[in-house]
Amino acid sequence: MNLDLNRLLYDFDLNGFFVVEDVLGEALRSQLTSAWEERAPDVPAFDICFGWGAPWTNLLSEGLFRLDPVLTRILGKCYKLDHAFCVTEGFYSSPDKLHYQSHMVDSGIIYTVKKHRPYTTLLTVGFALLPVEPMKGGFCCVPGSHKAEFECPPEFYQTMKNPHVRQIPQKSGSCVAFTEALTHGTYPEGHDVPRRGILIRLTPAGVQFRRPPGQRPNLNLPTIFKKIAPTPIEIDSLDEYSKSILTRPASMQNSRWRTNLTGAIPLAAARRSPQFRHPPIPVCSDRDRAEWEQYHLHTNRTRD
Ligand SMILES: O=C(O)CCC(=O)C(=O)O
Ligand SMILES: [Fe+2]
Repeated sequence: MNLDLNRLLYDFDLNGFFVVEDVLGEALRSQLTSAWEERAPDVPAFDICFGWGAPWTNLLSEGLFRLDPVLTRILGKCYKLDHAFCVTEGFYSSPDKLHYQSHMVDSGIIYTVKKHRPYTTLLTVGFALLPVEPMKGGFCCVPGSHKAEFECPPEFYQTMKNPHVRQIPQKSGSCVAFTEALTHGTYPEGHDVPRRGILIRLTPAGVQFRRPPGQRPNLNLPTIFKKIAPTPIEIDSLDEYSKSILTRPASMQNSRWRTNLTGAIPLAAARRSPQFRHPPIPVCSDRDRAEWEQYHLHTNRTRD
């Protein structure tokens, strides 16, 4: 694995994404593949609960951890894991369309550069357990669009017949890390080949993307996602790195534990913590629901 920071940061700022090869070793890939088949053999996508233990936790301690030097340069030292999920060839992030663009302040999705550092509020690290061949499914984007200063014309949200779109092939074990401020999506051709992608979403300290199930119904869980009963995490079984990215508070000021990981930390246990101050629990409003429908990318559409 080559973690040339200057090169990765240059790529990230220029294109909105970077690729690192050989992050997940063969043994870990094969453990994850077996665990995946056992857990959810027939669904296009499902959320990962880190209470399932190894190898899911090894994905963090032996996989994501290897990217820590570049992740801290983009997300700061206190970055957190917001949520993570698995996708197959049946998954579409948005049907036949790309989504998102630069400066989505209302959705909390921002990319900027200050004092020679790139910042983003939501970074996705997409690991490939199986290779993604050229022009066969996987991640695609409009490179550089995370910095666009003009509204994206509707025709450039098309995935096909869009001269700006680039599909990103991946070797197995590699990752493509991208800011969600990039106009991006799932490449719609080549879904006849299997895909085994793991998408981990990270935020800097103080930012939370998925709303915690403790606060309101988790509408961010699309219906194609298999609903799997959460398993509480044995916090003490985690290594320091995994523990820190899974349990860091969304706000350093008023809560000790985050509660937005499905089953990560039972709310009651979190409430017993002396520093814990939870805001009143809002009920999901129609406005929230409409907002979700408008902005959230995942749909329940699967390929015929
Ligand atoms: O890799 C893909 O299919 C697209 C994923 C995506 O849109 C995302 O993670 O935000
Ligand atoms: Fe996306």
